[in-house]
Amino acid sequence: MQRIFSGIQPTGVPHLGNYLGAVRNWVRLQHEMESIYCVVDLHAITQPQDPKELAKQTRELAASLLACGIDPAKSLLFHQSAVHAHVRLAWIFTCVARMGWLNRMTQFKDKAGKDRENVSTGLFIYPNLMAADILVYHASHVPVGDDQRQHLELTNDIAQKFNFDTGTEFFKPVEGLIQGPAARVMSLRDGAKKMSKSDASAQSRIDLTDSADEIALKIRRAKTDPEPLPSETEGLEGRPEARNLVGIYAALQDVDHAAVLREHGGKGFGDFKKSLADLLVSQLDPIASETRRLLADPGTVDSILREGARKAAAISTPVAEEAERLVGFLQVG
Ligand code: AQP
Repeated sequence: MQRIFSGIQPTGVPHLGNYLGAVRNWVRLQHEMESIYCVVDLHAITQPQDPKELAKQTRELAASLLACGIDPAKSLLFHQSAVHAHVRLAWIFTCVARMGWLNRMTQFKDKAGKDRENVSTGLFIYPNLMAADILVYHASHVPVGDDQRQHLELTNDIAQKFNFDTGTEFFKPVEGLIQGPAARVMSLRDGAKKMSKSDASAQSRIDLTDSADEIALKIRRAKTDPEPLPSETEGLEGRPEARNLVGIYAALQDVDHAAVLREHGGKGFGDFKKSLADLLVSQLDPIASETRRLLADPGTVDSILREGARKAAAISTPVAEEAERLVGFLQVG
């Protein structure tokens, strides 16, 4: 069976990295495989969130996903806290995963930074919950950005150890789908940092709600170097900001870096940035206006989430129950 699961945190407005690295692939894949997409609010509270904002951001993110093309007639869309099976399996996985495995997770190191003693324990065990999100649906494929590669490997380690501990083959290996020239979109201000919702600088990212003027301004101000664009991909070596803008352009046009450089090689960044901004506006503006339209009717968005959660619970609850039985919890009917 082929089934997709993927999630996104309601930690702010989704950005171009989320879109090109993940959500755009979700939209395509929903036509090929059974697809389950989740707004992962349980993950969001691993870092401080304003309670008044979290619910609002959850609904807004769901609207944004629908505006990007997630079709509730083809995919399940729901928010994670509404389906308790995730947490039931996550607790078991927290007792399966080893400290040494989690200590190696680079995302924890990045997010905890120097404040390691003060971050929540939830941030540390985040990958256990992510493994549960995926495996509680027996998903076979997980379309994500490149930053999630290590968490997917951990998911398979947890699945394998659970099977070993219980003497079963209950969980099958999952395969990441990490695709395209924009699997890791970088900050517009620093080509060494990934574009992120929580970056303090709004200039570092293109939000999916940005107006045409904001997009054009952010691209105009994006950090570059003084050289013109190279004609071949080798010329992007050591030029992370140039590589990033070319990768974004390539992803938007569904071509590779080489094709973009064949067309734009030799041009200065002024011209290239103008073409890039036009391309971005033509693809993102319809998403922003559809998001606004959907949010004018929050009841419809909520009912899509409610129905998605009902169907997601019907798939995941029996899997969590079976995992509980396999680890030896008393079943009293
Ligand atoms: N810069 C990126 N390039 C490509 N893909 C990306 N993704 C995130 N950033 C990029 C992919 O988007 C999906 C949802 O990510 P998430 O919101 O669950 O968490 P994240 O990876 O932590 O994203 P952010 O924007 O950096 O959020 P904050 O700042 O809150 O931590 C995932 O598939 C991810 O790979």
